[in-house]
Amino acid sequence: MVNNSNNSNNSNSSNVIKNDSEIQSISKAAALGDKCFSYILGFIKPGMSEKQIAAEIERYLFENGAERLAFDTICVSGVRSCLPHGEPTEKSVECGEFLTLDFGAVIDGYCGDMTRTIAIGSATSLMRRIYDIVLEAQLAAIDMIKAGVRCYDADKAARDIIVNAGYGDQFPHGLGHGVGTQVHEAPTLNAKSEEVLGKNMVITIEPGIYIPDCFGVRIEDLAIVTDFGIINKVNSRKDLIIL
Ligand SMILES: [Mn+2]
Repeated sequence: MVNNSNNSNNSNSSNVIKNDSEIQSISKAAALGDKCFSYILGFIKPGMSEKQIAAEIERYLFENGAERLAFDTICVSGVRSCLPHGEPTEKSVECGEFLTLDFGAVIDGYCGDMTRTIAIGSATSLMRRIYDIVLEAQLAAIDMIKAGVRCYDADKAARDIIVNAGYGDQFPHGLGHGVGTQVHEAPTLNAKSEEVLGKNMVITIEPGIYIPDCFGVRIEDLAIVTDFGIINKVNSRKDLIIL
């Protein structure tokens, strides 16, 4: 998740259609994200602060080949997980809370970007329900995205599930964005975007539900668009993890 205010029109953005070498670099960045997520699951303990966990994510990324961060790591827990762009604070992560991690490394000049939301210790039935809706929405978009699909239709595939579940107002951002040398490039996947997805575009797929004063859930993968579907470069598990 990154602010929409940044650089879709940035002259440093890469071409919307990525070549093989660009795709290879993005794939490496995504693979490092998977490794980092797996590592951090073994690191997180209740009582650690959001800042402590974010710092460990960043340390791991740098130690394992990141040239820089694609963006400032988002690490938000409990009620703060309802902030799509929340910065990590000294708040400690406690049992019964959601923790959302959104991070990415830059490798060979290209960005990774992934998000997972996990539960600490336990999850209420509402937490499980919201998680399942977001996951179902994300999988619905993944299932239908391929070259030739309009961005607003991709967004709609996920959004319809969230709207029909009664949480449309709690999905305040678009489905995703292009990724390249910048973490936020064309195309834009949202309810208004008439852009058409093309082969070898690299996009995020990241629906979320944020319930004010309660919690939020977002699940984000990074994928290559093909003529037949997508190649998902993020392979971290998406069933609800309860640490
Ligand atoms: Mn993103």
